[in-house]
Amino acid sequence: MVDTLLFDVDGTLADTERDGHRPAFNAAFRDFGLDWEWDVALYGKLLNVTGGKERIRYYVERFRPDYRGPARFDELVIELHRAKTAHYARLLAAGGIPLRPGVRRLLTEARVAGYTLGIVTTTTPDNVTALLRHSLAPDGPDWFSVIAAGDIVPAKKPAPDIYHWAMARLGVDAGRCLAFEDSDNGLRSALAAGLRTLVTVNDYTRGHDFTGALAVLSDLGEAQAPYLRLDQAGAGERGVFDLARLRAWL
Ligand code: XBP
Ligand code: MG
Repeated sequence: MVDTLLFDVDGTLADTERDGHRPAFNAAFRDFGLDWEWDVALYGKLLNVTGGKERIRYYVERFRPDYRGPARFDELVIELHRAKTAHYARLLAAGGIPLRPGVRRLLTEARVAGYTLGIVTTTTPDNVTALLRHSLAPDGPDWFSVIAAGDIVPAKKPAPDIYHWAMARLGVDAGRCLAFEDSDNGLRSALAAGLRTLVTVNDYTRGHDFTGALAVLSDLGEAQAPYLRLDQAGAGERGVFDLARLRAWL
């Protein structure tokens, strides 16, 4: 019996990558006098690497081989990332980034029905709190029994460690959980932890390989704007993903 829903954050709860994290990285680069500018297309490539600090290092190695940074480059990365996190929080507070279709509806229904909700993400904990406060509700973080985020496990997604950590915290096994992800890295992480996983795609992840997902949807859907199912088993079907559908599919 599934009674625990575990949500990825970036790309799953909201489209935070393109219009949230990306401009926040660019603002931090400008603060430090760096001429690094991550446009929408480049950022799509950089998303192959999860974790902001890891992404900055990957960018320099892969796209800036000529860059001669300070001797203590690791410290610069940490400072850049701290500035980026502050920019991101300000951006959310200034107007927020809306939750994706159906997210608020499903969270509300599951909460009322007594399901346990959890967050499982590679993003920094402050980013999660900011998004849940500004885009869900002032007490949004309290809706979740666990917030597994950031550097609490050394190996980020696609490693399963963060899901194992969250399930251990909640005292549940994989059979009681359904994971929600938007990317191949996220899906691989959840599958490797033994979880059934529903995927909702976005512009950055539409072309990823989602083999093994329970289903692949355009989004969770609303009554006025139903989801489009994209995986072969149900391609073309439209609907609203709610607890009744969850029970039917499981
Ligand atoms: C999102 C990430 C994060 C964010 C940026 O993964 O990979 O790195 O892009 O956040 P998920 P930080 O979809 O699993 O949440 O800069 O705080 O790492
Ligand atoms: Mg994601």
